[in-house]
Amino acid sequence: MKLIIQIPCFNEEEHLPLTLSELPRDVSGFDEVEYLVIDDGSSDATARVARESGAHHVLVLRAHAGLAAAFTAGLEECLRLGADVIVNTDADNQYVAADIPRLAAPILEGAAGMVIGIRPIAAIDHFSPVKKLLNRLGSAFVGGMAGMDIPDAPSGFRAISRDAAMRMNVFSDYTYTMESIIQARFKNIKVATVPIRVNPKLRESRLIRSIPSYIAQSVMVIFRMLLIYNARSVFMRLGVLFFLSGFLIGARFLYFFFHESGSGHIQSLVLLSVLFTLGLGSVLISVIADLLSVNRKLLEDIQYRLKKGELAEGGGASRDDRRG
Ligand SMILES: Nc1nc2c(ncn2[C@@H]2O[C@H](COP(=O)(O)OP(=O)(O)O)[C@@H](O)[C@H]2O)c(=O)[nH]1
Ligand SMILES: [Mg+2]
Repeated sequence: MKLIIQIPCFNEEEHLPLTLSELPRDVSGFDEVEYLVIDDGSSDATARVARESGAHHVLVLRAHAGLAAAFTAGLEECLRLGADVIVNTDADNQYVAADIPRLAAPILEGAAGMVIGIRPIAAIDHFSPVKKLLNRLGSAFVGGMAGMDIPDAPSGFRAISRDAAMRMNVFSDYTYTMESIIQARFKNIKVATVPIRVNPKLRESRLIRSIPSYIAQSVMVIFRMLLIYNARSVFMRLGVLFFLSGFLIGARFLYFFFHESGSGHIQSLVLLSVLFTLGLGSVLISVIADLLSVNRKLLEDIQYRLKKGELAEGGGASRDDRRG
């Protein structure tokens, strides 16, 4: 069994040596443990420092692609390198590397395809109250969509099985953390959570530059998740809402029509027809969304089989580790 620990990096030359030095060399249950650093178009010496500090593999993305894309490129590289389990961690040594065996255990036992490391959020002093609140809201949303309790959905400390990694398709460019959990649920990948520890803060977060932009981005992520994974039911509900309002307006019109003069309230009829048209439109969109989701399942199944086939042929064993 082979474990690869991957670290997506953007300009991390300063903290990478410490982070790499704390990674475990042996993890029980694995014959091999290797490290992969993904250098996301850094302008500093991240790639060189990574090699000098003991990273077995360095994947250099020539152009800056963002964390989600770097994470996905890392998963693919780990698969090519023959990983049975992949652990993702941060370059700023936020997560206690000694907890990696705990993170990998549920996968080794066959109890999960993805394991999320849960930080003791309430007890972390350097997280502001707003960051804590947003963490809780985001986790509640993701937990609701995934149908299970996930206390720290934005955690980047996680383990993924080989099979689950082959099935992952992350679309949002801002955060893969929340999206991958929702996706796991839709693909019947079992998700487990384990408590993990954090180290003292080394530097400010690069991902959360300001609270307003973090809120705006999180709202966008949530909207996209609803649209990508739940469009059918979102539009069906919207359609039912439009129809119901139309019926109420219609009932009101009929009441006045029979109990009063028998004329007037034409505006109600106009509103009713608008509401019915919108209702019909929404229901139609929900039907199309349903058809598209069936289509997507088929495509994803083909993609999974293709990946599996390519990897089984030993694809890319002698691949250059640079790509653009
Ligand atoms: N590939 C890539 N990694 C990034 C980017 N921004 C942050 N990271 C990495 O994501 C991890 C977490 O970033 P950090 O700034 O510590 O955010 P925090 O999780 O809010 O503390 C670190 O390993 C960073 O190097 C980016 O634009 N691209
Ligand atoms: Mg950090």
